[in-house]
Amino acid sequence: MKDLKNKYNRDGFVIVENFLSAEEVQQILKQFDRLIFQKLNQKKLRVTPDLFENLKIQFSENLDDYLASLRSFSRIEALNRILNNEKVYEYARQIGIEFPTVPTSPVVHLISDSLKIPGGYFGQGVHQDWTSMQGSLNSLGVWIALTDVSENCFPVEVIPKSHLGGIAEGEVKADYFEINPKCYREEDFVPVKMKKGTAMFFSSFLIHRTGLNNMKGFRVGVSYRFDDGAEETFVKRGYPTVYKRTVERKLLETGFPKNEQVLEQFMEKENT
Ligand SMILES: O=C(O)CCC(=O)C(=O)O
Ligand SMILES: [Fe+2]
Repeated sequence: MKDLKNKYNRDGFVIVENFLSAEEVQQILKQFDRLIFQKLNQKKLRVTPDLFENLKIQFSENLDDYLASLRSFSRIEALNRILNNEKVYEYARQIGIEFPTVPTSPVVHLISDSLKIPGGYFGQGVHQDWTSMQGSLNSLGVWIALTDVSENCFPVEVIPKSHLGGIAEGEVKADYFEINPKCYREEDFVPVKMKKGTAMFFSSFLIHRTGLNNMKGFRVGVSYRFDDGAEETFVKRGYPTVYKRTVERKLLETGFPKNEQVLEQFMEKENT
């Protein structure tokens, strides 16, 4: 296991195959699919046994529903269960995080050339995660493949050893901090091929992006982030994070819920 840490220190990332079992991955995809097909059923639209097909149906029939489903993906139980699983902390510890803390919830990364929203989010440009964390100096992310990710299917592309250069210069864009092209060479990017269930642990200083050049297919992954509650500068700086929680206090829909709808939740449903 010392190997794992040495490799991580040297390259800024390590790959762990079979981090999730086929059943665990299946469970997650099933829960994603449920969020989609329940809505398709409600709207009396066609439903198939395949998540990708169902996503395409919802995408073409009702973009608002599609976006709402996608936003809810990261809240499913099967994804959050990974955060209650000793395995992820074991690896984080082996890589050097003494006292793991979790600054944010999971993020789902789903991308396909047939699910491209005009003018919408489509992969991440060149960045480091540090600027969207700013917690402990040894903070890291783990990106887990939920489908096979080949080099032609939107792999995460990394620049090995780039973490050793610290913060790269860049500029704040709408949804990320884009690194200035003079800080890296295009030919240094390496696509990370992953079988489903494989995990990549990577330093928040590793330069990476979504591979977007000539890509085809459908891939989905999930990422988690960890700080180290014991890292000296983090303790000194008062455990900071750039994440903020905001809550809408107004009712989203006037007149909802009606009293009888609330009451119904507490009534025994009659068998039909
Ligand atoms: O999924 C991707 O392509 C980008 C992921 C990423 O930047 C991250 O997890 O930090
Ligand atoms: Fe990232």
